[in-house]
Amino acid sequence: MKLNNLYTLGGISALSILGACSSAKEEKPLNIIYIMTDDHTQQAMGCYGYDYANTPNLDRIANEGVIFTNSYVANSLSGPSRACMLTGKHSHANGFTNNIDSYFDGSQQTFPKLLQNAGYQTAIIGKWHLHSVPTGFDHWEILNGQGEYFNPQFITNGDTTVCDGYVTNLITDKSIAWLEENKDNEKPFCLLVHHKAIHRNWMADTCNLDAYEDVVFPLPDNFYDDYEGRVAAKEQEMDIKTNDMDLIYDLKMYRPGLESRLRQNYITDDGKHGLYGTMNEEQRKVWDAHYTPIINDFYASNLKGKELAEWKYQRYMKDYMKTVKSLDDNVGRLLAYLEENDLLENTLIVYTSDQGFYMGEHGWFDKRFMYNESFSTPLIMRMPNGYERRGEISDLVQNIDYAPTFLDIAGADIPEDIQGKSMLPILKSENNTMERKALYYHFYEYPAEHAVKKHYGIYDGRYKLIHFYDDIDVWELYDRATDPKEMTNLYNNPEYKDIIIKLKQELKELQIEYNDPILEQYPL
Ligand code: SGN
Ligand code: CA
Repeated sequence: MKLNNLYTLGGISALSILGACSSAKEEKPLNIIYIMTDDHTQQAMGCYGYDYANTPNLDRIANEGVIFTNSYVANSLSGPSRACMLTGKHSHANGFTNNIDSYFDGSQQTFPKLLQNAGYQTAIIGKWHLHSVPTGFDHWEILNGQGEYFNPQFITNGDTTVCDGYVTNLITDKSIAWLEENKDNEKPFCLLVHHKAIHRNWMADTCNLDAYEDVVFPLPDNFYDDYEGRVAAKEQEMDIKTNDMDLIYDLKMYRPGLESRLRQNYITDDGKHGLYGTMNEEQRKVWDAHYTPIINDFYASNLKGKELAEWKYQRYMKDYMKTVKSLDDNVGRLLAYLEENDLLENTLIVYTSDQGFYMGEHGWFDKRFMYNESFSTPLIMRMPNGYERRGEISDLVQNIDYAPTFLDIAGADIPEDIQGKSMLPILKSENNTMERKALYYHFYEYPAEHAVKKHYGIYDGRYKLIHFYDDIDVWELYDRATDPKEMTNLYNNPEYKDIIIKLKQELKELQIEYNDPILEQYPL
C-alpha cells in the first residue's frame, strides 16, 4: 500500500472530494515536507531571476506553487534561524541567540511537538546545529555539528555512524528511506530535510566538478564598495578581496607544504588534511584531477590586486554554484519519489534556507548583516490540491511564521506565545494579506568570526532602520525604493527626520510586542 493512499483515489487527492461534502475537521491533514538548505541565497536560484543559476527542480517548485519576494529571517545565522523556525519565536524568546555559546532547550514548545500532539508523525534528517538532542521527532538522524561534505558522520539515538558518500545525496537517500519505511502509516507526516549544502567551504559532489567552469559571472556593481558612512560594514571580516576569503581553504588552491590561514579548518585532530581528510581515495582522485590544472594555472599566473580579487570572485561563484547543482538534482529526486508514490497532491513542499548569503555584493561572502542579501532568504512552496494560490507573493514574511503556518495547516491550535503569524490565509487566497506593518531583526554573535557587530532593526517594506550597538553606537537608515543595494546611509540626512521618528516608534512597539529586553538597555 502506498503512503496515505487510503486517502487518494487514482492519484487525485481525496481532500478536494471530501472538501465538497464534509467539514474541514474531517479532512485528512496535509503532509508537510520542509527542505531547508544552509546558506543558499536567492541570487543562486533561477526562479528568483538569476539566469546563470541552472536550478530546474527548484524552479519547478516555484512554478507549481508560490515564490515569496519578501521573505526574511529574524537573525541571520544557522543555529538561531533553526531555533526561530522550530519555535516561531525571536531569538531572545527561544534562548538560542548565537552559534557560539547558545544551547537549545529541547524541553520548550516547538512545532514538531505540537504536530505530534495533533496526530502527525515527524522526522528530521540532516543538519541540526542546536547542540542539544532533538526533541519532538519520531525519527531523527542528524549530522555531527556542521557535518562534512564527504563521508560525513550521522548521529541517531546516541550512535554515530560514518556514511559513505556525498552529504546531499545521503540526506536525500535517508529522507526517501524514511518515507518508504513509513508508507503504511495512517498518520500524516511532517519531514524536515535539512541540508548541509551550500555551507562554506562550498565543496561540490565529484560528479559536478565540471559544472559552471565555463561561466563568467557578472561582478556585482558594488563589489568595490568603500563602505562610506557605514562603520560596521567597514569593519567586517568577510571580504572576498582580502585574506578573509582564504585561497587554500575556501578556494581549494592547496599544494602540499602550503599553509592555510584557517589552520583550524586545515588539519584535523587525527593529523589528516582538514579539507580532504574525510574523502576516500577514489573521491580524492577525481577531485585532484579537476583542481590540479586550475591550481597550476593559478600559481603560474601570479595574480595581484584587482585581477586576483576578481579571479577569487569567479572561483567562489563556480564552487558555490557547483554545490547548488547537487542540491537541485536531489530536490528533483525527492519530487520524483513523491510523484511516483502519489504524494505530490497531498503534500505541501516548502523550500527555504537558514538565511541568505552575499555573492560578492559589497565585496562579501557570508551573512549576519540585516542588509538585504543576508536578511532575506529564499522561500518557495509547491502547492498541493486545494491550494489555488500561484505565482509571486510580496507580503512581508519571516522564518518565525513557519511554525504557526504548519500548525494552521494541520488544523492544530496556534499557542498564544508564538510570535510569528500563519501564512495559511495568503496561501489560500490572493485577497488575504499578512496584516503586518514591519519586521523585526536582531543579530547577537559578536565578537566572533567575520566581525559583524551586534545590531537590531526594523524593515517596513520600504525603509530599513538599523542600530549597531555594543562596542559602537551607530544608526543606519536606508530607503530601499531608491537605494535597493543599501549604499547610502540616510540617518544623518535632515530630510528623513520625521521618517526616523516614526520608524523608531514602530521599532519600540515591536520590541514591546516581542518583549525583547534590549529595549531596557537602549530605550527608544
Ligand atoms: C563556520 C564558518 C563561517 C560561518 C559560520 C556560521 N567558518 O564557522 O564562515 O559564518 O560557520 O555559519 S569555517 O571556516 O568553519 O567554514 S552557519 O551557517 O553555520 O551559521
Ligand atoms: Ca547557514
